[in-house]
Amino acid sequence: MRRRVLVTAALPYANDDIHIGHITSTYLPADIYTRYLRLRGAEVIYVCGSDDHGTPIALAAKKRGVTPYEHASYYRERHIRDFKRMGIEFDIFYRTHSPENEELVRNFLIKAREKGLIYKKGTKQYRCPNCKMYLPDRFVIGTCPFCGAPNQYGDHCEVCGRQIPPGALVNPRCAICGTPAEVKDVTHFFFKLSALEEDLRRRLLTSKPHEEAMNYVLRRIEEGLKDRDISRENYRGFKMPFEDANDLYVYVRVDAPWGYVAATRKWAKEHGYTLEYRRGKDSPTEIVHFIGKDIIYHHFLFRPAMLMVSERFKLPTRYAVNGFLLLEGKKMSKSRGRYIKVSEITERYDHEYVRFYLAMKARNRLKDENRRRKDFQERINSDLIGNIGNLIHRVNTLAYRILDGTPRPEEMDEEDKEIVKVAEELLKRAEMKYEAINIGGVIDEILRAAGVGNSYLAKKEPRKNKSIAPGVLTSLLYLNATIVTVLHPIMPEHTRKIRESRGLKDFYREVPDASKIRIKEKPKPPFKKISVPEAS
Ligand code: B3M
Ligand code: ZN
Repeated sequence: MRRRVLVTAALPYANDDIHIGHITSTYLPADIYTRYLRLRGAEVIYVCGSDDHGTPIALAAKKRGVTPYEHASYYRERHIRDFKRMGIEFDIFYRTHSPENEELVRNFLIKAREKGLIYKKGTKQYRCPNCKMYLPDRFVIGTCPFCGAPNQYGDHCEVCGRQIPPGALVNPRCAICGTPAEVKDVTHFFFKLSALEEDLRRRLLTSKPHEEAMNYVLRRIEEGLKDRDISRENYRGFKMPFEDANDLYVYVRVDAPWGYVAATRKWAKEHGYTLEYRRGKDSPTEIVHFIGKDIIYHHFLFRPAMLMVSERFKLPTRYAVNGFLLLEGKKMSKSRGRYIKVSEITERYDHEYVRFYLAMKARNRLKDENRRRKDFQERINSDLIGNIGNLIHRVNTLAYRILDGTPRPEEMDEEDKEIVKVAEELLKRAEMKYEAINIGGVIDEILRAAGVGNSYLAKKEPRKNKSIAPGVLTSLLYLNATIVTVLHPIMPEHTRKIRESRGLKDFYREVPDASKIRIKEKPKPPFKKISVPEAS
């Protein structure tokens, strides 16, 4: 049966622009992995959409004098524009504020309550008498009751690391207007996550969805999973679907994860499939989630728990999780103006050079990757152009001049055939790295193989030694054909042009046998050096 894969990427919060950190950790590796799977003949779709609910959007909309839906739509359109700028192509980019999502959330909540996994409980909620609104954790600040650290958020102290119980913050005040916040006794709905602890542990230990992240999650389970408050007052989200809901709304962390299923449902409807075809419990589809390491908890615990309760949908098969992209060793921060917008970098440089550079940092590991100033220029000019581009152009030019653009496999000697083996080895190793979703590792393999090719070309000097030229150049044409194929998911446009210039159409099937290559026109260099202004 043809391999069937559903690739999803974390739904970007529709309240601000995408920056290159998001692209590196999540959206670009997912796009590259999707293109790789397609190249291997898999039946794959790449699904995403905007995360439309929650207080930050409601507040920002109020400030702009628009509705939350208009505000979220504005940023959703900018996300779509920026993804396009990076050559990132989804099969559907939907949204959580949608009828499909509302129905999925409703069904989950009703079923969970029927199973006794949702209950009502008294709790405390901060309220601002001036803004006349209840304040979610990120919108109330005060002193940590445990360590006395000032300016901590309502739920968690960043200094001592402890969870702060609702209402326990000392001198709480509204983060919007500074007014001292009231602590109100309210009754909320709680999801009994603690009851699913064993099932979640067993799933992790049996399916091993991500070695490194798993250890972190298993530690959280050891600490004991707390039941989660899943309701909010006067909120931007779906209404709680219960008679006794007293006007409560569904917390965004509940509806957002259903957004993946809602987008898949929408796609399925538009393409004549059932939702079960790709998401059903018994579907053979591999489901791969791409996320940043900041949302491991939601994706490894909270979301699978909800899917288990629904009993209708398949759980994710595996995850690709990346650390953060640091600038000069520091985490990107919007509030501190330390980040690079997609629009900025793609206005200045070829977006596929940016793809190549950022892909080097996407290694499916939690360790943060750093971008030093000038790093981009050095990597592009020395690795992409000085190594890969140089080999492709020199071999194409010599093959065009000496072999009339036509390889002569019959003239390869034993040494030349070793280069063909390097090509075959590259294909195998690159596939392994792609399957491990270690995109940076794929580029390492390409650079290693291209280095071997350049040294062979320098050693054999086919321009001077005409007698051995056909065999040497033919073997290097084979190596280049493989390099260009392996590079294709990362730089689709440039590699397509290179292959067309050699008379080749299809990518995968012809790689081991590049004898069909015909270089009919004087080759042009495949890439151009870049110069980066001093500042960046
Ligand atoms: N929107 C990531 C964030 O913006 C969150 C991901 C949802 S994926 C279901 O915090
Ligand atoms: Zn206030």
